[in-house]
Amino acid sequence: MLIKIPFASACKESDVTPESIYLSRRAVLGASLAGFAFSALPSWAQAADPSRYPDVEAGKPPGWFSDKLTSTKWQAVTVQNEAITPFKDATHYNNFYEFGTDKGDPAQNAGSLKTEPWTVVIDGEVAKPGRYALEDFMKPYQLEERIYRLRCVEAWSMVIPWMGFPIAALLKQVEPTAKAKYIRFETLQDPKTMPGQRSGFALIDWPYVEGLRLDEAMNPLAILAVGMYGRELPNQNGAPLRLVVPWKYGFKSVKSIVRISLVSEQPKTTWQSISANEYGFYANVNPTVDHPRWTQARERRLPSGLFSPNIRPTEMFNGYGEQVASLYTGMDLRKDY
Ligand SMILES: Nc1nc2c(c(=O)[nH]1)N[C@H]1C(S)=C(S)[C@@H](COP(=O)(O)O)O[C@H]1N2
Ligand SMILES: [Mo]
Repeated sequence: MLIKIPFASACKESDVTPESIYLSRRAVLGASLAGFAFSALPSWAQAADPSRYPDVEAGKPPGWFSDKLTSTKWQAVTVQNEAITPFKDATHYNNFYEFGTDKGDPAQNAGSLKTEPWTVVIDGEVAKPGRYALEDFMKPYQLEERIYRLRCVEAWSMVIPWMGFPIAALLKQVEPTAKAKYIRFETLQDPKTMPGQRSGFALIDWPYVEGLRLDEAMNPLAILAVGMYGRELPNQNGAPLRLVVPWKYGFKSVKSIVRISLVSEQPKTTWQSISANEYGFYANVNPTVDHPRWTQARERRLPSGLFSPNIRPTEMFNGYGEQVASLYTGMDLRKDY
């Protein structure tokens, strides 16, 4: 069934999916939201409008990705009345230190990243470990489009339409053992194609590592992404497989993943290792806990310029408290930042 969705370039998220469209979609499809925690999301759109993101540079999608587009569930909206960040900003203002530390470096340098073939290893505390070619790894999963805020710890933010699948679906496949308490993600280490790994920027002990508590990973908002703006991930955004956890600072959302391990101990993560008093393991977006060197009460929503800085207040859990706050009941988020 084809459902018309207005252009995202119309800017206002409210224009992209006005209430009337949610309502008519619901009426037409009668779709239910079984298992979903999105309060503002009555249903999925069932078909893509190819012109939905008209400013998007065409990619070179691998066959398995194109095959999945027909069954993709489009447009789970978790963000109301906020513009989707233009593709140009989302792909030219990046943090991906493997390709340099300036915001423009990843777009400039990540062309050298070879995403085909790509191998993903699943190991540790699982009943079904394995080593997969990416196209085989992806076989069990239906893609879903998720429009999420992304809040970097540096106090800038974007709204990005990702395409991926819940980590919970992966965990169902690999069957964590009773000893599994955390999930650890590792980025590719390949100094030949990643100039940042051979440069003098020695603060990072490569590979880049991130992790989640198992119950955090099970939350339906936590996804592994393979696409954005209706196409495969550009290299600079972490192709071909990355984590997206929208209620946490951006550095948790590790890019270009080659290894996923279920572990019993809290993993040692990259930014925590660099500066534990500035970057915690939890890294939940929290306007009341400042970074030692700057406030986290506000953020700069891209695009942002000298004359229109586009400053907005930062929301607790990046606005996803309703879905995730219960994960932290009884914890002191000042201590476990
Ligand atoms: N491997 C790896 N993953 C990474 C980073 C990185 O330097 N290396 N930077 C992180 C940071 S700080 C942010 S804010 C997001 C940025 O994602 P984006 O460039 O797709 O917006 O990626 C995160 N994932
Ligand atoms: Mo970040």
